[in-house]
Amino acid sequence: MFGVVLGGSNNIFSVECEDTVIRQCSIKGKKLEASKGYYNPLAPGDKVEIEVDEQTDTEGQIINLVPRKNEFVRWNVKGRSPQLLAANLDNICIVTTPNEPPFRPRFVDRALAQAEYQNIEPVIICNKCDLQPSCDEEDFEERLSDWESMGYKIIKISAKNGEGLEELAEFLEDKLCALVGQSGVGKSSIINVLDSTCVLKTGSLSQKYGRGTHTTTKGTLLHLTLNESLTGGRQGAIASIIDTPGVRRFVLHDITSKDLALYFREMKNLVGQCSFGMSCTHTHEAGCKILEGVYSGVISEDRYESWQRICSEIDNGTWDD
Ligand SMILES: Nc1nc2c(ncn2[C@@H]2O[C@H](COP(=O)(O)OP(=O)(O)O)[C@@H](O)[C@H]2O)c(=O)[nH]1
Ligand SMILES: [Mg+2]
Repeated sequence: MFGVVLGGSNNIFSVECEDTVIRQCSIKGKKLEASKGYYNPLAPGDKVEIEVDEQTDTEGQIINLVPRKNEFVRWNVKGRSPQLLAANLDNICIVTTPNEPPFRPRFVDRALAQAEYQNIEPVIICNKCDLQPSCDEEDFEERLSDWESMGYKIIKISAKNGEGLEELAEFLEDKLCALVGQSGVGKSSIINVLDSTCVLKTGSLSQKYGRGTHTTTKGTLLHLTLNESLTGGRQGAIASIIDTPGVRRFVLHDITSKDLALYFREMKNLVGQCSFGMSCTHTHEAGCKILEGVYSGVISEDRYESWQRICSEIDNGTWDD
């Protein structure tokens, strides 16, 4: 019997089987071959083959992992290993906010690079559009329009006042997408307002740090029935969403500083075109196409600075929020 992993801990996973029964499953025998070296062996969205426990019918054992179409991973600093956040996605939804928590464009740039590396089309969901940006309004809008001009879709919403939710519902319909963002940006709130039968726990911002508390500790795949008010009255529209664990930092996995420009969409095609070819460090060389792009305004200074900062984070192994 085949099924999809909805969530679970390292030992027991909820698997939604072909016969629609959700079974609690452990992994049979030794570790799954494809999961060696990972912090967690399976992620929401994984397709697995299970042996149903004949006595209970509500339990089973996972015997195989169906090869993943794609996987979204981050480096787990504490666990010192890559952590699978989700598998088999149509899109990654990077959730950010103008404020509460403060606008963190570098978080978005890192998640964009990881999504590019893993070949999963990212979209940027800017939640809490009812709030004033934590930075200069102009700088905030400029950052968003930079991403947009690179071809990233941006959906501005407010889970609080309902702005933009129809557009979001339309985008998510009939897909499997993962929500990735710092704790407190409103991932669980977004799910609750898309499907009002969902009542996920949402966190209040910690006063002291202006950060969200880690309400969601494990990723979960949810099948949403989109509210009719968001689909022009159509009933039964569905969207599958993975609410990923609250992360404070998004640390890249498996990308070297030398390769990072390949995963910055506006720099990718310039890599290798510099006078010094592949040995160009894009920091000072004459005839560097990336620097020329920055000077001529084709590449935004913010993104170039982000690229520099992330390069040094990779090299030094220290990461900002
Ligand atoms: N002002 C405002 N607050 C929001 C919005 N969406 C969520 N929040 C609040 O932000 C806090 C964190 O939300 P939560 O969904 O738990 O964030 P998560 O950690 O990303 O899942 C909660 O207090 C929500 O009520 C919004 O669009 N506007
Ligand atoms: Mg949450």
